[in-house]
Amino acid sequence: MNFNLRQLAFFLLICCCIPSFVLAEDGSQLWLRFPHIKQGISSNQIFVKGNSATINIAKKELINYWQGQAVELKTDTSLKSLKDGFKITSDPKKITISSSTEIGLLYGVYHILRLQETKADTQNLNITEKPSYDVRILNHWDNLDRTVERGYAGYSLWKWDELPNVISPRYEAYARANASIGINSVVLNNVNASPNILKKDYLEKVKVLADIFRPYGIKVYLSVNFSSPKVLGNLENSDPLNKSVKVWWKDKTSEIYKLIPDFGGFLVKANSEGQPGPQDYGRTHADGANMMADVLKPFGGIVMWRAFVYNPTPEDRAKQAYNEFVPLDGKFRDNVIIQIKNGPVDFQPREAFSPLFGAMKKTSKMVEFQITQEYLGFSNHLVFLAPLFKETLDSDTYAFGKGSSIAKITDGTLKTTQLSAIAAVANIGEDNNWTGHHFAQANWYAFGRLAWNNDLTSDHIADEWLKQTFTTETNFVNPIKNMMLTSRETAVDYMMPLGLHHIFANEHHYGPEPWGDYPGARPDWTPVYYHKADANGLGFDRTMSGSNAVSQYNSPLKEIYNNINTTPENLLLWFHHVPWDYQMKNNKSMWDNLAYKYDKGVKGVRTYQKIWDQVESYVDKERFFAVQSKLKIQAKDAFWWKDACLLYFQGFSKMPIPYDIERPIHELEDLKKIKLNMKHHN
Ligand code: GCW
Repeated sequence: MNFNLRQLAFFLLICCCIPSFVLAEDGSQLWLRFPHIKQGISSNQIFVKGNSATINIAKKELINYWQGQAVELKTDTSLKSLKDGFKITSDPKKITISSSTEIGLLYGVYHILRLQETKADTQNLNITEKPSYDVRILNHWDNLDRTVERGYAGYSLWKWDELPNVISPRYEAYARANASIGINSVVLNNVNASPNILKKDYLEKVKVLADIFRPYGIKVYLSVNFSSPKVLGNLENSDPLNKSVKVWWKDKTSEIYKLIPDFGGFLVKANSEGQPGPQDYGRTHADGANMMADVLKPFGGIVMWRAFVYNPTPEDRAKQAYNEFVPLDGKFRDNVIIQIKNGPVDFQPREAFSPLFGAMKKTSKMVEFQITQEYLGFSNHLVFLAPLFKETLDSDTYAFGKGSSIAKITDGTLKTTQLSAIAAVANIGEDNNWTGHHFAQANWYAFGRLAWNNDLTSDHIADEWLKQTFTTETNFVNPIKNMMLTSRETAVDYMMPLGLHHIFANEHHYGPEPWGDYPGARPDWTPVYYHKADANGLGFDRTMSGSNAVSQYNSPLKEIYNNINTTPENLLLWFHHVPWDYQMKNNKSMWDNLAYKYDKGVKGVRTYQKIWDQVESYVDKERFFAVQSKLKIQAKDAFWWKDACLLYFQGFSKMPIPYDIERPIHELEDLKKIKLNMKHHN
């Protein structure tokens, strides 16, 4: 930039006198903003052999953004045990990044850039990083018509109509963002899969994406429809034991690998919520998964087979996946991994962890989280999910005695099986800011960072993300970090405290509908099935005298959960039908506690509004107002949740809402009339 003196003086005046002078931003750069950097080091300060696409990306990032010492990138086969991890050492003149793989070098580059942008020390580095999981994968629930199931950030990124010819620049930007946090795998399409994704013309489109993603270390996977042989191949059926069905999958798989030699494999939702599967032919999940595993094996591909299965039987929904899968333990091929949602019901604001993690010791298992906020206020509510992810990963299953956390069971620390992987349903769409809510970017970020290192704390992740995405100013970072770290508990408080679950409005799952009891509907799709409110109390009795779901947990958990006095209070109504006047640890009744929790949730969001307004001077206008508006919606929704649930449950408890909390501002009858016209794509 060339300034004359007057312009320079004016510029300095603006910069010095108005600290809030920040450029408008739309969030499209995510955590990769580098706001103060015009240029990085020059190419002769980078020492590296080779010029593969991956190495060139690493160089480009350094040339554009790295302002520190010279950098040497060294492939070093003695570091094989670190997998795609890396070592970083430094002296004041030079940083050395070594890894046995080129992608490891690129990860190392993103690591030092992150240190620079978070203003961490870059002078005395002695870092060794090894990824916690081999497969760190995003599951897109993107349909071929570009709608996104449970997506709240616009249409799908994948423009199938334009591919393979027109290439959106966002494909590469997406790959780069993922690589910068260590995500190395992507399922492109919805688990409610259209068979068409396996048609030749779609595979050619998929190939183009795979080619763009490859230099960033990202492998492509596909969700497949179990009926594909019948639908696409005109076979008589899709029975996994039918020879011609196997041949069809074998041929299809070779066709895929011809186009995409490093194709990752298949993700399968079978015999679940109306999807076809092996049980349609009297076969088991193992029969189905193994058939696919066998055809993928020669190419190094894997099958991620989902355990999300339940049927409208009298059996407690929370028990069904375990009942179905535990008898199959030991029957799966070694390239099959069972993908299990964190909770046994369905991505609720809080669930007990799925007991399957503590069972099936001879089978590889992976966690499936949901980043998209289907049950957490869509892209309207600010809910930082790292604490939810950590809560699951840190849960002790006692599978091999004390210390058998879900993290250790799935990351290979307690090595019983071959594969290690972790998945989450993406929240990404076509919106400029990718995720709808600016703060929802943090959930994509958090998943990636935890998949890379499941030891990181929520605090650390929030800190990193805030500093890169907004500013390193402590007056901004500290209060906003605190808001993020408490936001998940706040959402639980105003939606479903004390272990309540699935009392959402039907189908779209936005907003409360505890009265939901739809004539003719599947009982397990109605809120009343889950909360079981009556004159005696509230909650689902899963004890030995109830559905006995507690028996699916290893000791001592089954005993702990079976006893109302030892059950953690945040899961009380998950495991027990609790009398309204049951005295809780604080000597107040369950009803009073429920009311105070809802009130606390509302107050939490009201406080977030104040906190956000106070940091206005640190944030560009565009993002400031966008977040401010979303917080208003969240506050209104929190009131709505509180009033709907308390007024409705009061009809059973017949107890007063404690007098020291805000009185309801809605009539229950009015709330019951709310029918949102939200799109739900299945
Ligand atoms: O949470 C439920 C959603 C469905 C989803 C299903 C699943 C993809 O409401 O939209 O379908 O889970 O995970 O398969």
